[in-house]
Amino acid sequence: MSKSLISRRPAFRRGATAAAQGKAAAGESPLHKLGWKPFFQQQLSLDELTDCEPVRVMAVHRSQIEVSGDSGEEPVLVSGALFEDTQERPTVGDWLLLERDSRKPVRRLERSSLFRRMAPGAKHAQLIAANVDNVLIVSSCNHDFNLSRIERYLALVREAGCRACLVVTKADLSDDHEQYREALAKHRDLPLLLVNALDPATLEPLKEYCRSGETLALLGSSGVGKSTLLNSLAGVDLAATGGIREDDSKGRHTTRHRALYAIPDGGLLLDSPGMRELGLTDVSEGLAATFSDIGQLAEQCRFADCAHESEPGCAVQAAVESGELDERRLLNWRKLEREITRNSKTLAQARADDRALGQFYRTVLNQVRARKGGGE
Ligand SMILES: Nc1nc2c(ncn2[C@@H]2O[C@H](COP(=O)(O)OP(=O)(O)OP(=O)(O)O)[C@@H](O)[C@H]2O)c(=O)[nH]1
Ligand SMILES: [Mg+2]
Ligand SMILES: [Zn+2]
Repeated sequence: MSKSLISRRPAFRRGATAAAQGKAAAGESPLHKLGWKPFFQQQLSLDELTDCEPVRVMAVHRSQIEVSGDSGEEPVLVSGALFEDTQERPTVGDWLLLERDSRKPVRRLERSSLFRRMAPGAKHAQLIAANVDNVLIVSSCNHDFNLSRIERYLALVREAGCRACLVVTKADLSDDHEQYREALAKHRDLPLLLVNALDPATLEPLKEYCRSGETLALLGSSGVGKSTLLNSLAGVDLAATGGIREDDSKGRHTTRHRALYAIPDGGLLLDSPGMRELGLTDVSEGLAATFSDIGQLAEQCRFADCAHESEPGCAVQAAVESGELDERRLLNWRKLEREITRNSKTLAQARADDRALGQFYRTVLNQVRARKGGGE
């Protein structure tokens, strides 16, 4: 488990391109297999086209990152301005430009999507992954299944504009599949798939989410079977898996690092450690999309500024009373709205503090320079 991630990843070295390994389909370059798209291509200047090489960040470690590109996989040292800012520094899934000869990173390309979360007690958001196309929200047929947590994940995924599917694993261990289908009945825009993650035959419908050149992220708590899904979809054991606690179905945090894995004949899969908490930050639109039914009801409230508590003519409360709207859902929507407001304020304050500190450093530096200049 403590073994370095690099040693666990399949051999995929610089100079040994995917094409050389016989994996790229005819006419498909290794870069396209890695998710290279016109959105990234058009960000390159003419000089960069000749002097630089784009590479995808496959894994991030403390002092180095693993990248993959036309020349295969290679490590890049984490140093320099590109890595200083916690929000700007490369995360898994990012595209970087490397100087062709020195192999030094020049800059990070603009992201097509970004997942980040507020870790408990933190002042800055933690980056989870960039440039993701599709997401499997993973839960299991046991104590882990929790609609409010699924709605939380969904807000993040909708904000990023990704296509999502809810995968409920361990269907082989449950006799009552109907309860999961019923729970999701009102989420018509979220496809549901009950699977045995150990049985590739039940995973066939998931292949459309990880076609060649697409990036699929697996998100969910520890022990739900994310790494098991990865291994079954890949057809080879790429990541370690571990047992769960019998009494409360909690996992043992087997996966320690986020990493992208290339699937033979498919796209890229992001396996990540199970998250204890996924604090939401700037995902107001994603939240509105996740709770669009409440938004539509709210339009029918008598007062435009109705808080849906005890106001007369409240269509939201009326829907709760008639059983059309689950009260749990209303409470979760309120909770997540408050959380987004609170975390956005914390982030804005942290940004202001960072700016003030940056300004202070610059002033001190200028004074030191001026003093040195004066003494010469
Ligand atoms: N019977 C059954 N067991 C499963 C299924 N999916 C996963 N498991 C088992 O559940 C345990 C946890 O699976 P992992 O794949 O390690 O879970 P994970 O989500 O990657 O967990 P972390 O890495 O800790 O975040 C392993 O013992 C798997 O064999 C399933 O659909 N059916
Ligand atoms: Mg895992
Ligand atoms: Zn109302």
